[in-house]
Amino acid sequence: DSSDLDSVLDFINQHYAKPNPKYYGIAKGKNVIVIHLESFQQFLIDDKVNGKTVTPFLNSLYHDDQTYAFSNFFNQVGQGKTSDAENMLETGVYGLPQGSVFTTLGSDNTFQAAPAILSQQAGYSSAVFHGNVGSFWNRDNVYKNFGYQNFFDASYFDTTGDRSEQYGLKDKLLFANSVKYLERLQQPFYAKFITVTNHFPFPLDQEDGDFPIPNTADKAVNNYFATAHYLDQSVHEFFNYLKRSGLYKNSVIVIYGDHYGLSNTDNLSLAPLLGKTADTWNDYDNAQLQRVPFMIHIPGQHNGGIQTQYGGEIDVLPTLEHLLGISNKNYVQFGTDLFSKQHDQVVAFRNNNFVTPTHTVIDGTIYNNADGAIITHPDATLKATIKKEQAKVETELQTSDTVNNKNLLRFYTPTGFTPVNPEKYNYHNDFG
Ligand code: GP9
Ligand code: MN
Repeated sequence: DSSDLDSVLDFINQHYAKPNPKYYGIAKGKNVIVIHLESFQQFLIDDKVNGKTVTPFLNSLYHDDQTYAFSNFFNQVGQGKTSDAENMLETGVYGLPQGSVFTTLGSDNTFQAAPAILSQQAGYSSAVFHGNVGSFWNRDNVYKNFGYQNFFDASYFDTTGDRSEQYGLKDKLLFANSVKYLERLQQPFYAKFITVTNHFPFPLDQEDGDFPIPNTADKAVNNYFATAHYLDQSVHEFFNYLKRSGLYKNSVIVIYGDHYGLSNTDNLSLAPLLGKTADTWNDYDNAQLQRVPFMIHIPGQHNGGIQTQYGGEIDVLPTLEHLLGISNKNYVQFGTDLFSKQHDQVVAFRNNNFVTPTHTVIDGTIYNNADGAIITHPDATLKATIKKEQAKVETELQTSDTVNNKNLLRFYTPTGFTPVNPEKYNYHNDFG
């Protein structure tokens, strides 16, 4: 009811972070290409196995001065995994404490999402490319509520035989077979590519690569490096195409890992590969592995570099909107622009745990990020700080849950935004 909406708008207004004039609009009018790296974790960047570099191309992007590369960026997904990441990145609202917001509420809820915002504010066309069936995670319904004009799902590709693996068309084939559609999108476009090959338990056909994998006791850990290497090659091939086609220079390319690939159990076999041992491995170590890449590559602009501010998936939409010169002042988005001087570096995990530049707090236990040690007797100041941060995390997540569970955006239309009419979209007409 309206008092719920008032408390949501109060939180959003108090938490708003103003744009940083140095970055506002620097990518205005450029195509936005979003590359969703399935299950790709930050520790793979610059990693070597048996002396062999796992992801040479993504490493080169990470260190390129045209890239803003975030070294302390965390996934914040719950059980909705990929779909939670999509919801956060494209609406600025969290997923649910249980289940997937796409599946449980996505067909009928009102969303104010990136495809609609970019279309209405800056004339962007939009498309998603994903080699799985469109009904997975209820995407074919959700995307209409997001205002996506096109959704190129498995039905647009030949996914037969060894062209697919587990969740759909192999990544190299997704990129290669999407370009004929991408080239026909009216520019500027907002185009998202959701990869699948690097997905637990990371099977890979012989013909798709021969990366020398480690031989831990955990097959998923071993195979993770082979599928990550394959994904790296896929992105490399796509960049080559973007450069050859001329799209590269007119685009900003956003790359992110959606969530962890290896679970806390797998991490015990991974530990030795990270220079640690299973017997000292703990919750602090598991939390540090929740980092995923987040890179904003702006061809032709050489002011990039590693960004160390702490942030997460909830912060992507406000950051992107400001880079495109779009104000999100009146939108219900829970994150803050990573470049803003008011950016909030308290990163909430879906289970109420959180991480800040100085501490990691897991079920109330405070770890010092400097050395991973538990702070058993925090002084009064630290105790008060952690208490305040924990309260912010819980309020933020509960407020987001209220927006989702009560479908509050039905009752609130930001000035300048026109509610999306999902009936306008049909993803199976022959692409006009
Ligand atoms: C399914 C693919 C994988 O289409 O996006 O989803 P996940 O299992 O990572 O949520
Ligand atoms: Mn995923």
